[in-house]
Amino acid sequence: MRDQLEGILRELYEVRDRIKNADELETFRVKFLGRKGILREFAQSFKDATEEEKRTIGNHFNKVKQEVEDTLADLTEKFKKRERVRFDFTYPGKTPLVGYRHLMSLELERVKDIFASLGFSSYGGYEIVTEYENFDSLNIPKNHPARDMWDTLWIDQKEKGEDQTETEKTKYLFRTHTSAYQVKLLKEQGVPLRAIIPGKVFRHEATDRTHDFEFHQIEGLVIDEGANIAELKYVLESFYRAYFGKDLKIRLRPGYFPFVEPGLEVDLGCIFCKGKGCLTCKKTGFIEVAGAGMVHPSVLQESGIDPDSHYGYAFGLGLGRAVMLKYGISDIRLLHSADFRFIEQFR
Ligand code: FA5
Repeated sequence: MRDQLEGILRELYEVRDRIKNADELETFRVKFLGRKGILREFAQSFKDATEEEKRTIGNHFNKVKQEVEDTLADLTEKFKKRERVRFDFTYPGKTPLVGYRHLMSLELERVKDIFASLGFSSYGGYEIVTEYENFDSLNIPKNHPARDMWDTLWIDQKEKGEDQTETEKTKYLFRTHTSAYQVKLLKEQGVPLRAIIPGKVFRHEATDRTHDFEFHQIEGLVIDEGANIAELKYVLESFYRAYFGKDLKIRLRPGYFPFVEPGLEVDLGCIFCKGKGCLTCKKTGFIEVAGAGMVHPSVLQESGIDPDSHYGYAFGLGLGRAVMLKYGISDIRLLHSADFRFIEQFR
């Protein structure tokens, strides 16, 4: 009988380390402590033992039984704890991080939709352009004072000395305005053309509430029969009315851009001071939102288009300025800051 008890103990040690969950523990309980379990069966046979055997074996049997019960109690507690963690419905859930589109991306889509409704197709352009595209092709030759208006971020290039090929001599820069794509687009698409070129532009300048060093422009370029300054004004006014969702007036005043003649500056009334003058509008009551004008004959010529038979107009809207006015954002630099307190307001 003693050997039998030793066998039961060995079996207990073998089995208990392999129990992995509550179901396996129940099988263990039935096997050792159930009505027809190993210990009950042993106890039955134990009934017929002599008094002497009962004394010596009884003690040993109790120890084995206690060991089985302790194993059962320990493992029951262990699995209960696991269950509690797995099924604690009061435990705060983890909010998954879901991405969303930035305000500027959303506004860009809105702007494209409005211009599509006015018959404009949208073209991407390039952020890195040649000196010719950004300046020369737009009637801004070397040493022309207008180049000073766009403090430029040049791409660093190694000087290769006398043997440089023409291509190697080409200077590249981050485009300072979306106008840089005008001539290339005209060469690619031909006329008539009714296009917008939305995209980022870059300037090497000191920033303030209405000036950033990286901002979005929407270039407009129309070369078509009947394109004239009245239509230009109509298109700009229609765009701003649709964008702001209300009837508003734009102010046009003479402006100088070498690639248009005549040239115009486009202003909207300042919403922050209602035209009284404040820090954002620099006390003028207006915020300049675009440059515009009739395409200069030299730009048409550069694009291979006869300036005697074709007219066109162009404009360059600052998208950030319009977004500021629409949402009451008093500092343009917030638009490309990584400040979540700002960005999250426009989800
Ligand atoms: C130009 O960039 C011309 N290419 C616009 C143009 C296109 C004129 C076609 C005629 C024909 P300007 O530098 O003024 O012009 O910029 C145009 C608009 O971009 C401004 O009216 C303003 O709304 C916005 N803008 C200009 N500089 C900044 C800046 N630093 N930060 C934010 N927005 C700016």
